Amino acid sequence: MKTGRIIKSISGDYSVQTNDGVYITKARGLFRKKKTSPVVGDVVDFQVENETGGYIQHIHERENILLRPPVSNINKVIVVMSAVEPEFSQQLLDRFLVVVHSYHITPMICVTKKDLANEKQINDINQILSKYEEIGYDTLFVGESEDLSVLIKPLIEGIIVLSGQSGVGKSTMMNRLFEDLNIETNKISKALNRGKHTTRHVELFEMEHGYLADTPGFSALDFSHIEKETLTDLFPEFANIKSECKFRNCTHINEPKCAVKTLIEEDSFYQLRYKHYLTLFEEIQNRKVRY
Ligand SMILES: Nc1nc2c(ncn2[C@@H]2O[C@H](COP(=O)(O)OP(=O)(O)OP(=O)(O)O)[C@@H](O)[C@H]2O)c(=O)[nH]1
Ligand SMILES: [Mg+2]
Ligand SMILES: [Zn+2]
Repeated sequence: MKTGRIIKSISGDYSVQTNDGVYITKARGLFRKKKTSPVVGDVVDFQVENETGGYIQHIHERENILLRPPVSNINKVIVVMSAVEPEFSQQLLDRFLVVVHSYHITPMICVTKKDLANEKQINDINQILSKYEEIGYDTLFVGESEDLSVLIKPLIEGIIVLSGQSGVGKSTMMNRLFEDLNIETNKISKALNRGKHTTRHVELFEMEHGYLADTPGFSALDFSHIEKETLTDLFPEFANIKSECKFRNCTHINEPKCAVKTLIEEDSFYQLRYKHYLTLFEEIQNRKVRY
């Protein structure tokens, strides 16, 4: 028996990295019966069948699991958004942050394509990012001329996942960080017109003492596991002052003496965050999630 980490999964073949190299393994029917299957990020025990292959016998307990795409044992998700092409959307960013928080994973924000943005767009995004920093998020704003490895390498600890809309530049970041990687990237116009994602599978790449993972762009953000009562906890600045609301289970909507409503009174950034909170609250209430 050997133990290793699944770094890639393609049509039933799980690449498992061990101390003495990568084995291509398969999962037997045993997992189908248990209604679970191995995912990238899992630490697994497998029976060696030959020099390069084997059968997975056991999945070690997961610290967390992100669905769509499935990756487990994540330390941090870098939510990648582009400044332009596709245009920066604070609403989409807030949705991503909420989803990542809901899996008890720490998100950070990386905005790309700075080189394509004009001065006003750069100023606006810098201003927005400084507000997210105020809440406690780490942020990056990069373009073609920034040295990515200087910025990203210090962040690597455990499994770090790049996540975000199709076309924002996740695979481009990977290619710049890893020499000779050459992951397929796409012209944004083509990617969007065909409504197709360039990256189709998740893969972990070793970096420093951990891994960086490229993922396919999300086509849908799943909220089905989030309850409206706990949504407020997924907005850290609201969660922090919740205890100051008059009502213990305040949803910050119709209740009097609400600390969140006081917070947003004079600040347009928090008003926008609150607006996105309300939109999500309603969506959860109606459970018709679509994006
Ligand atoms: N000018 C400029 N172009 C960029 C930058 N980052 C990415 N691009 C371009 O944006 C397009 C899409 O990039 P990808 O790396 O394929 O995007 P992705 O996020 O991996 O997309 P999916 O795999 O579909 O999820 C490519 O044509 C890249 O060359 C950047 O910082 N500046
Ligand atoms: Mg990609
Ligand atoms: Zn309140």
